[in-house]
Amino acid sequence: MTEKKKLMTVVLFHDEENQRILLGLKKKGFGEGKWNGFGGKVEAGETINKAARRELFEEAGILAGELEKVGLINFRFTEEVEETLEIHFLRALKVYGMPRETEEMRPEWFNINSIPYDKMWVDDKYWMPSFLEGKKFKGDILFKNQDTILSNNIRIVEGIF
Ligand code: 6U4
Repeated sequence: MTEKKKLMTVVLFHDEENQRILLGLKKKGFGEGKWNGFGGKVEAGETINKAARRELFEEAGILAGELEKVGLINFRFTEEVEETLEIHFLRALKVYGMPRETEEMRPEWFNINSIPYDKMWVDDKYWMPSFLEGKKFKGDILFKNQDTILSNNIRIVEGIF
């Protein structure tokens, strides 16, 4: 059986000056009710960066400056979803505009000491502290369901690819 892969993006903006990060509450669909970076599926013919910029604008109404690749995680689910999600995490070095609520997401700033890990995807606590220290991460995660991880090998890396 050939494994199906779906490319996805997550854009993270860590405002270091104010020690805060911009997250969005997913209002519907996959991951509904969770706080998350902004992103979604990479569409046919799109680059990762282009998809990331498009989703950030669609979901939070802001434009990204330079994007840096900071993480790459393959998500697999034993139930629910059959294909692997290859999620590319990108750090926005700068954003332009004021975040605004959209149909999909409600953006909010969180102090980096009060990140709502209990209302986020369970893997986020494994890599977000490193991300906030400016590090890069990579790995594979197997989920039993959206709330339970069966195994993961997320690790800090120097480069992503
Ligand atoms: P539609 O509804 O077809 O427009 P689209 O906006 O393309 O969908 P969506 O909203 O389903 O995609 O994307 C889900 C988002 O959730 C992606 O940005 C990836 C992100 N995501 C999925 N699993 C995650 C996880 N375990 N940890 C994480 N982000 C995850 O931090």
